[in-house]
Amino acid sequence: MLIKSLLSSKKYSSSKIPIWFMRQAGRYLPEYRKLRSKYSSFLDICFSPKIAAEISLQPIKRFDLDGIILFSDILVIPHALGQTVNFKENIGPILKPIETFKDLKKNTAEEWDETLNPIYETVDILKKKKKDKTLIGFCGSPFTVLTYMIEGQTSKTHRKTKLFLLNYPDQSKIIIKKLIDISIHYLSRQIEAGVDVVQLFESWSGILEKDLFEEYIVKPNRKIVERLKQKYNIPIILFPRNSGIETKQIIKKIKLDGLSIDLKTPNKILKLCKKEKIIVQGRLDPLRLLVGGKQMEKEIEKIILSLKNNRLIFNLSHGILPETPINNVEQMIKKVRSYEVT
Ligand code: 1CP
Repeated sequence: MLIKSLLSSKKYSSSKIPIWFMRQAGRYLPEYRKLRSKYSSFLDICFSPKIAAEISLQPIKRFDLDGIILFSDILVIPHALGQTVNFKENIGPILKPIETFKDLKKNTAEEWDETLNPIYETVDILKKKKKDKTLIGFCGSPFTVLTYMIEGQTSKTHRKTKLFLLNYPDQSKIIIKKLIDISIHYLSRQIEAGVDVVQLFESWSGILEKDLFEEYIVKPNRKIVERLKQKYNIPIILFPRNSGIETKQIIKKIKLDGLSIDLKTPNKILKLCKKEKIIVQGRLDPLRLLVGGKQMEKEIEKIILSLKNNRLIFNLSHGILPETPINNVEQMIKKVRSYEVT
């Protein structure tokens, strides 16, 4: 289990750099598109354990990656809280936006699990099939999930979310508290069902300035990590996308095992990770992977040479793009595996 072992012991257990990539199961794979076309609803797939497990394993069968990420989505959480969530092809998620915390009708773990039980079953299937691979569970971080709950879709400006935080701070804190509670519960159940590592996706942390960042990014993620670490011996990775130098607050205040980095994570942060023995994960631009060829190989070399002493899990800086050619993915993996580390 190269990924789990690196995160736990902070040392490479093999001369190969562990590799997996965000959204590794998805539309760029013909075998995914084939299975996907049989179902109209994306959420139905997330809640069908056998199919979700099969999709989780597709990229492993094809590329022999070191990590299996549970096939699901961060938006199963608003769904479990009682908000209507749909996925429209070529558009993305569509939710009925909430206006107050009272719009969320499901408040107990029993009610949440009526929706989430099939996902624990997917983990159970994967646990039996994973062999020496690291099984990665995940959850969206509270603020990132909140943006979709308030905007009702993916937003470029996040205007509604920011106005909500500023106009209704008490309401915002109540909803964030609920998201912290359900995230702790959901991840605990994933861990009990057999995931080896968990990743928290804070994809929209980059839109908040210092004070709001402290309140809505640092505090909620710290709460979740603290609680999980009290209960389980589990490595935790956080992906605070585009947080720049604010990532320093995260490193200082949250006991992480891994930090998923993006294109612009400052060198200062990378140095701090080294000092604190936090494994870094990243950082190839998905657009470089889309284009492939020499420019991609050169960038992979640069990433590996600059980060191997940091201890690196090779990954992308964000999810793989659906139009990515399979050949480029193969080329990326071959290049990464041509390096030896100690
Ligand atoms: O119909 C389809 O095929 C839907 C495409 C799709 C897929 C394959 C969506 C819709 N979600 C997923 C799977 C998914 N999503 C995984 C599982 C497996 C894997 O990584 O291989 C994971 C971990 C996610 C996480 C996720 N979903 C995030 C966090 C990471 C990130 O990309 O920033 C976010 C923000 C979402 C929301 C989401 N789900 C789907 C879409 C189109 C979106 C919107 C993305 C956006 O707002 O940019």
